[in-house]
Amino acid sequence: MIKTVATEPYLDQKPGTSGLRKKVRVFQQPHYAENFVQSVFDALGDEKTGQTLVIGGDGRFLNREVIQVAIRMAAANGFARVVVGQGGILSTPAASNVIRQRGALGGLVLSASHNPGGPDEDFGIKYNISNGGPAPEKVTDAIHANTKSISRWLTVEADDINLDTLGEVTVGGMTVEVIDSVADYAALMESLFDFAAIKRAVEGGFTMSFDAMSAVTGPYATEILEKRLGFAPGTVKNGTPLPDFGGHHPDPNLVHAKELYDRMMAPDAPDFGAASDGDGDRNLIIGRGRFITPSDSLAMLAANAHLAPAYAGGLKGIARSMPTSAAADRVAEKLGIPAYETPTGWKFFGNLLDAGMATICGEESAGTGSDHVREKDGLWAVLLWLNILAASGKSVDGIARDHWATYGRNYYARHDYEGVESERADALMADLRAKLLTLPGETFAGLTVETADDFAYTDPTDQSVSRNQGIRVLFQGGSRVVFRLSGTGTSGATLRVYLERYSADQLDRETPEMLADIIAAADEIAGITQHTGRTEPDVVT
Ligand code: G16
Repeated sequence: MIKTVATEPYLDQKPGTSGLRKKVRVFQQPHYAENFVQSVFDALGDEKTGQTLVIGGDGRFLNREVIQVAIRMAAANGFARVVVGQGGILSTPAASNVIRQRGALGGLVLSASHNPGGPDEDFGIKYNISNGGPAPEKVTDAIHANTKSISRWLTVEADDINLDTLGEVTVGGMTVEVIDSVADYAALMESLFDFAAIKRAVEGGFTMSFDAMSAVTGPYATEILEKRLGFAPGTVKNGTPLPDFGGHHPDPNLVHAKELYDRMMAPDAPDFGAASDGDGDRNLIIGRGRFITPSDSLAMLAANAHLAPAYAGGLKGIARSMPTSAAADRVAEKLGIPAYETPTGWKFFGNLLDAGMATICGEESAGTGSDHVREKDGLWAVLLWLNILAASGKSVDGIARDHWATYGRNYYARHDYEGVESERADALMADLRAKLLTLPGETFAGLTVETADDFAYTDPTDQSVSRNQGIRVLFQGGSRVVFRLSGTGTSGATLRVYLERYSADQLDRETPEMLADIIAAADEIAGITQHTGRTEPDVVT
């Protein structure tokens, strides 16, 4: 029996975001998660009748409860089948894969990504479409519009299902299938990479350390790295997903994965170190004594991808988000393939991948992926690195040095100012926009501005235009600073300042030293201290 529950529109979802990300306490309000799930289902119209929906999450606090609610709502809304990961677990890239393999209409991925979890932290729900990727703007706009006018949500009277037992059960006439969270994904990885070569390297003494950050990649990494590739037990650290990620911030950067970083800089470090985030789509790559920036990782993976079976035939194109360094563009140029510059957010890559225009994509925020799914994929990046290291016999440092010697080096850093009052952050951006036209020709900290603009993107596949995607200031000589506000925070505003300097011949300098002038110029141009009251960024990555 379908039950109609009256509700009121009270979600304050940021327009243009591909999901809803809020504090757990906000999600725990009556009808809150239900309002969003119903808004998604309503946006799908009649299309959903008789279709399959995939549901899974990163195991954070509230994951299981919201999955049970969503299963009952899916039954009431006409879906024929729900496929759910065992224990409610599916990493974001694994969910993308299941959606594609099962021919599902879409999927609900329950995660707040790299944000902390627990009763006082964050929760989130995002909707992915049938290609396995984040919903595009026309779908998220429809969802957002529904959240503003919703008056009822639909459910069926049914008990919670047992999420831990594999197999099929029926809920309100709909079939629910609980699947192994890891199996399909592990098989996909095995089809892309030369597992035998990596295994031989491991047998030959190659070692690694993987920090799963008590988040979703633990079971995936244990199965693939330890069981299938033969790395020693204990290679995967923090391998059990915990509802609060063990109190840690599951963001694989140098601040939150400091323990791994310190280990990799020690004289007895393993050959390779890596980490992934809350929902498994981001990655951190560190060789013994050598951290690889995500922008460099994208370029190095693209330059060496032909060493892995899946990419031996070459790449169709390389796409990067605008704030990501231009290192990947140089690789595309040398390979004679197109380079695309998109706004921040993985959804913009989906169209390029679907159209067969790009094969590898990446963002400076530690997301890298390819056309094997429609999400960024943390373990995929780790395995491509392992394949390249095994096939070339080089170290991470060796790959990096060879790469810079060929292409030059893009020194790069991102400065985040977190929890800034929204009005102050908005004022900073408004002031910047107001003076864009006057910047060219002006000199700041010894650097002369060549061009300045507010990045707009025309999607080459459907000509849709996305405006106001971040302020770009390019200096003479090729250095650059980009200013944008985060779209994923849950309290206050986060100002991100992206700093980049290219050098063809200075390949072994320290990044802070190389970026010092650009950092000073960025503050002069945007008045960061004056607007935010901060003299230092909270996080430097
Ligand atoms: C941040 C990153 C983006 C990334 C987004 C979503 O967005 O800067 O590059 O696409 O998170 O990442 P995830 O899927 O891991 O949540 P923002 O708007 O906070 O800069």
